[in-house]
Amino acid sequence: MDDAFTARGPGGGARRAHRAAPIARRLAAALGIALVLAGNPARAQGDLNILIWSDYFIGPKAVAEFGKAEAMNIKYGILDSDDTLQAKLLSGHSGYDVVYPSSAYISKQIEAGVYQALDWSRIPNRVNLDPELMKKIASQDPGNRFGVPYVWGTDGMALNVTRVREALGKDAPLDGWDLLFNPATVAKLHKCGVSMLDQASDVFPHVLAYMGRNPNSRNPQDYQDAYEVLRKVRPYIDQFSSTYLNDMAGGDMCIAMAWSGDVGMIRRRARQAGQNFEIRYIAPKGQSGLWFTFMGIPKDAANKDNAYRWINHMLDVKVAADITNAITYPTAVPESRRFIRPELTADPAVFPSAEDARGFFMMAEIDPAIMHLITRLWLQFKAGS
Ligand code: N2P
Repeated sequence: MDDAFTARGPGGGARRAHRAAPIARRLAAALGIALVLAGNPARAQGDLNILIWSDYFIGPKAVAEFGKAEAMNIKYGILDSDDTLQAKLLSGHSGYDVVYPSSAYISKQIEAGVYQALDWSRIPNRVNLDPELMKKIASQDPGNRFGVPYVWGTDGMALNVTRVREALGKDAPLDGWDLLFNPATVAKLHKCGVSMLDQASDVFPHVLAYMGRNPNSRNPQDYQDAYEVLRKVRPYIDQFSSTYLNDMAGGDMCIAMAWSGDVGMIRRRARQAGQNFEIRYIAPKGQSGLWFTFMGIPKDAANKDNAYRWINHMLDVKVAADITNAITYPTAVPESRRFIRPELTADPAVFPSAEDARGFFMMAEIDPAIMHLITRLWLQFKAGS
């Protein structure tokens, strides 16, 4: 990803929830054109439609190499919630060839029959996948039949330590969900900007963990209680956004509920924009959820051959390293580590220590009745009622 496209321009001070979207579209358009021009018509032809999370833009080299080898016309759609993806998939004609669902959602989607069973023989780079990790994700995708792991990460907070210290005092502890879920604290941070992920299925499990409850609870009362906690902080939340990177990098927000790898990108963009504040990722001990992003081929995909080529390319050792170097999330290709920038392999936000990793809880699939409930509570919460 060329961060020149995404770094904040001067003077854009207003708080806006979805500032990244048009920029991402521009970037996608730029990449799309480059790919078509660079393509070699002797190879695969036709289209490839990808629906990918904002800021999951594959590394620049990864895309360019693919473009050189293949003559596909690649188009990207930008995703900022699993619920949107799910609605598209369940419609039966998503229009996409490769999609990027999160682990907590994939098993229900598999049950609903939205994915093509994978023909692993068409993914020769499968040998590069981490066998331990494949075992772990088989709890969501039994037998690894439908999903290819892309990257993984955790839920936590991105902090502008410089601003947060100004708001809370220099000795305030910066290690727990109090920063986002304790009204006394959030009220103070409101002055410098508080951002929350715009996805109920990320927020509720972490409020439950903060309350000392089971983050994957199936008890409706737990969610009602979590809603009461959220209601108290509602007045201090300045935006709901899953594309908050530039808001943090530009200094409009001083705290964001965030996905781990995004923080590396925020730091880089802040630096490029000449900001001198310290950006830190906090995953509260024992209260931070782990997730995987998969690549799946919808059953109705029109360009399955190209989908396989794309997925296979993503699992190349050097391409996987390029992805981590660009988007600061680890992939499922362990060998790629050799080619990853040392400051990233040394960064516990990107590569948590074994001890930290043991403390993460797996974000489990959410039961449909609970999903229904939290969707309703979430709308109430956002509306401030
Ligand atoms: C990165 C999106 C991560 C998705 N911007 C987390 N489930």
